[in-house]
Amino acid sequence: MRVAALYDIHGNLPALEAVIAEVDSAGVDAIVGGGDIVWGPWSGECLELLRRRGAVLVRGNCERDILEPKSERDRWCAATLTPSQLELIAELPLSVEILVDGLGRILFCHASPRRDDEIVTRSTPANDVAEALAGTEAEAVVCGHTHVQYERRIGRTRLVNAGSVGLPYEDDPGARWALLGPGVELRRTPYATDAAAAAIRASGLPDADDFADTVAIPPSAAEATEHFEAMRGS
Ligand SMILES: [Mn+2]
Repeated sequence: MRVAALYDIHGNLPALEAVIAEVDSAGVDAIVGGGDIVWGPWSGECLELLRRRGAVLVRGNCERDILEPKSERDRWCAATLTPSQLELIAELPLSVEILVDGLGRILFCHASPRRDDEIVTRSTPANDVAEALAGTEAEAVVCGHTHVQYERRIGRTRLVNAGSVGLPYEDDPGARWALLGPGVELRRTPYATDAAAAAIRASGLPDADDFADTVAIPPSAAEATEHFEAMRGS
C-alpha cells in the first residue's frame, strides 16, 4: 500500500491537476485529501477531481468554515458548491486510519488528531506536540494546516506534515505533498504558477490578489513557521 497525501489544496485546480499527474506516474494505491480542499477559486472542481479518483477525504477547518460562513470568502466559496458537494463536506470525518507498507498504521488528520485547526509546526515544543497527539495509537500521524512540510519524531510517533498543494509557504513556488510507503517522501511538484496566479486574480474570489501573490511568490517556510508559533503563543 502506497498513499499520496494531498493537503490544503484550497481550490487551486491547476496545482491539484499537476500533482495528480505526478501521483499517477508514482503509482499509488490510495489518495488522501487531507482537508482544506475548498476555500479557494475552484473548490467544487477540486472536490470533483478527488471524488472521481476515489480519494479518501478528511475535514479541514475550511470545510467547516464554508458550512458556517462568517467571511465574504466563506460565503463566495459556499455559493460555488452544489448541494451534493455541500453534503459531501458536511459528512467528512476528522481523521481516517490506513495501514501503509513499511510505516504501519497512519492516522491522517487535517491539523491534529483532536482538532481541525490546531497549530503544530516544525518548531512547536515536543511536549506541546505530545499533548496534541495524546491517545493516538497509530505509528504515524500525517497532518497539514500550516502549509509547511516537515517530519518529526515525537516519542514513538512519526509526525509528518504533508505541506500544501495549493497554497504552500515554502520559499519556492510549486505544489507540496507527501508520498507514503515504504518511506516518507516530501514532494514538490512544479507547475505554471504565474499562469495560475493570473487565473486566480480573474476568478472573482474575494481577496484574490493575496491568494495569487502567495501562489506566485510564497513566503519563506521560516517566516510562516515563526508567524504560526506567534499565533500559537497568543
Ligand atoms: Mn487548515
